[in-house]
Amino acid sequence: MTGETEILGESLPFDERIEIPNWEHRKVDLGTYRKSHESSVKNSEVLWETVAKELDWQRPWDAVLAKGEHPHVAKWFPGGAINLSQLALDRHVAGNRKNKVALIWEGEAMGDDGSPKEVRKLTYFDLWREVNRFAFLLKNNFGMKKGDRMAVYLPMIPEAVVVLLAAARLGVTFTVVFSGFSAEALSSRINDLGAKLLVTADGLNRRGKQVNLKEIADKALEQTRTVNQVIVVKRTGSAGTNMKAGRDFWFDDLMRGVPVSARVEPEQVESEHPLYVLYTSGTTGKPKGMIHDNGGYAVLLHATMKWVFDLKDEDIYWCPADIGWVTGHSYVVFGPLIEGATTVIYEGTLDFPQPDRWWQVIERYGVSVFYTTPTATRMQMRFGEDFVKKHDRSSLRLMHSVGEPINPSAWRWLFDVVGEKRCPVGSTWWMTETGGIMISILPGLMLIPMKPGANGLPIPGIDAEVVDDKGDPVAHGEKGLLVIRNMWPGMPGAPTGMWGDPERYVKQYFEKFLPKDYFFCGDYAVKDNDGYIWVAGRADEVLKVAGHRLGTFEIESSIVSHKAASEAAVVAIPDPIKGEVPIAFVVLKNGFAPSEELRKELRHWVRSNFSAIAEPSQVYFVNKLPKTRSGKIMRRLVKAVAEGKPLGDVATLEDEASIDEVKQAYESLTII
Ligand code: 6R9
Repeated sequence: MTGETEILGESLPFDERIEIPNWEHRKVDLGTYRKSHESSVKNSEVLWETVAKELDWQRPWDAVLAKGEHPHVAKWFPGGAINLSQLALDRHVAGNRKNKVALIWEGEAMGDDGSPKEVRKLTYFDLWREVNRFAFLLKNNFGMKKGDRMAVYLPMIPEAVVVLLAAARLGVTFTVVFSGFSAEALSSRINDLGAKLLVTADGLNRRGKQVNLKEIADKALEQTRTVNQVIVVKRTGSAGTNMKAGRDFWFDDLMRGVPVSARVEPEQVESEHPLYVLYTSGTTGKPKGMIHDNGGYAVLLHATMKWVFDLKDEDIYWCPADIGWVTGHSYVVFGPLIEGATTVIYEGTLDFPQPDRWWQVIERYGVSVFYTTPTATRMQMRFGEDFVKKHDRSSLRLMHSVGEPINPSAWRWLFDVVGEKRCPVGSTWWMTETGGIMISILPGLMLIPMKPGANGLPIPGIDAEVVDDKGDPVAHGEKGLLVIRNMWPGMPGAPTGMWGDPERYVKQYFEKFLPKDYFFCGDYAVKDNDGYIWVAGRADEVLKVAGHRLGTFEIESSIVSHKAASEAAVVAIPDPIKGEVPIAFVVLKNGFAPSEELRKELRHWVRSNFSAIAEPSQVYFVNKLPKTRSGKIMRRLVKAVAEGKPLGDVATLEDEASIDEVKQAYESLTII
């Protein structure tokens, strides 16, 4: 595997090294880092045990690591008990962070005076009290107990944090469904997990408009068998919210009935007990419910908050990710609160009402540690420097990016323009499955020179490598597949790694390299001469649209659920802002003719029946799709046509004319 070592058409500056003078205290040379990393991998259990000892456990562990009942599903710190709500709240409330601000929340709406209409600040004590009250409700009024499951379908409001921490307090396993997903996505996740209760909101604010979330939730509930209780947070107060008697309850009404003094002791939660299940897109089939435990997960979050974010008590930390994605779980809710940080949550979009909204937020609260994304950065670059420069960013001291590869020019913009060459800038590589950051520069531990667009070296204890199809390391500078060769705390947990499907878990992540026990990440990467890893994109049919993870299969399923569509092939093409965007090639059913109207209708269909972020940027009509003789759609060929690249191996292609169809359809629209 060689070639194509670029990100969004920009070649990778393997030999560029950028250092900053004000971080001398953390600077190490590469040799020192590599040596220490090598020994951390050799003794990784010692390392993780040392980190674990920095947390408060309810009961100490019997062993650091044990194999679970299923191959490749590890149990971290078995025998130990730990409660993440206690860790994120009680120990701060008992100590000197009781009156420290835990959450600064800003609503989207802006007043005429140029300040936000709604700001809420909750101290650790406030948050602890609210979490206790909500846990009290869940336990006493709704009968929720350890081992039960619940679903959360909420926008970015403080109640979302309260709900997650209350679930963690009781040992109730939760799944968060992104509030931009449709009823279908919500119901399938509820059903897969067997959730008994749903927490949602009447609506959400987006760009000054309101989306009626409860209506979508109601549609989902028609397709579910397990949920018989729904708690609804009033966010938009929109008239006419349909509340089903005996099933639906207003959050506020319920909470009014709970005294402020209500307390629920944190449940004893076994280290390997599932904290949450987060559904993420794979290459085929329904989304995979990745399980994350309590103990190992907390250890990885604690380590990475320190090493990667260098978090200090005086920091104001902001990660604008949505709680519907893993970044929201790990680095908006649990990570920062376990550390006792002050964390900012902003409800809306980055350019509402003006393109400088994010810089305002940074200025208003004096954000010092900022965790952003490449897509957001590229959008800001397009708006122009003036929007940034008119706001005070002197509080910023450290930035990282996540979600997709960062092209070198976007990295430089963050470093030069936003951080004025003062702040380390990283691109942290990880995924839903890993639970936390795996490859990154470590300003909080040992800082090596930065390279624009690189992820850096694996963090301590993580044995990541770039390998060929057989699992052997590729030569430096060559493209290969990213694997993790050892186990890590925070990895998919007991009992089955993937909820209800241990076979699929093993097949998806380990089968490719067996008998080697390598975790196959699904990404292409390059390792340079210095050992830096540059993840360049997915090697499978997973899309990252503006950093959001989607499967081609999910979008295709949505298209063919339209009455006019018979078959669809979705592929991703590069996009200068969003990284990549989906396009769809569609075969129509008999009786339907291609038209501009239908094109629009299909795009709109995906938008409303799956998610706005999944809307194909273009729909092409074809009479047939390229398939193998056994009938599998050859998306690889469709993608090659769309990108104007050589087709590669076509030996298994059944009908060459199908390629001409795709070419013609693509060119006829693209030329216009
Ligand atoms: C955290 C998150 C995972 C996929 C992953 C990779 C891409 C994430 C990246 C990155 C290059 C980075 N990815 N961070 N690629 N550089 N810093 O995004 O999880 O939604 O599961 O997506 O995102 O392709 O495999 P998730």
